[in-house]
Amino acid sequence: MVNYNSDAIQTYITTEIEYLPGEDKTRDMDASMSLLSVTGCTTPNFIPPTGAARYNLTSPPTTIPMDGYILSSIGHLHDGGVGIQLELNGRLICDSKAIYGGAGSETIGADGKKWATISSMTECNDPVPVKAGDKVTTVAVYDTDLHPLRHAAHGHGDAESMGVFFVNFAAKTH
Ligand SMILES: [Cu+2]
Repeated sequence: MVNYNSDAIQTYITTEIEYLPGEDKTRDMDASMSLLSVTGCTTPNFIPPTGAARYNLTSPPTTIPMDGYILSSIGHLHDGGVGIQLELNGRLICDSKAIYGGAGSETIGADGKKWATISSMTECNDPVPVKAGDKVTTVAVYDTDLHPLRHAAHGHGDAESMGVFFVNFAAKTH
């Protein structure tokens, strides 16, 4: 969460959890959330390349460790990001696009111009079967002409960027 104004504000987070009561091993599979970053296994923050307004950053491939399903996936970018793609063995399986602006996601910048930040990302909710040994890659697409980078606090240049996918994976157990 980023406050683009200098005034402190109080915010609240609410969470809604849907669940099925009980356990049925003939029906249920263990699922967990994984984070795939364009930076690979290092910290997901990166410094944007200098001098390039448009750039793509591609992760090293990650090997799927076991058979299962990618149940859902959603990207996470910082301002400047246009979208992030998830590829399975080189085939596009999710193109998560950044949506800018809207209520609570727009302000007037220090330069007096309108500023719109990323308010949401499109998500993919159709399960994709995967096999052990499959390779997944992420490609973050940035265009800072279209959407300027956020500045670091106190005017110290551009803030760090990110290009990650949150992938909900279920291991195949039956
Ligand atoms: Cu981030």
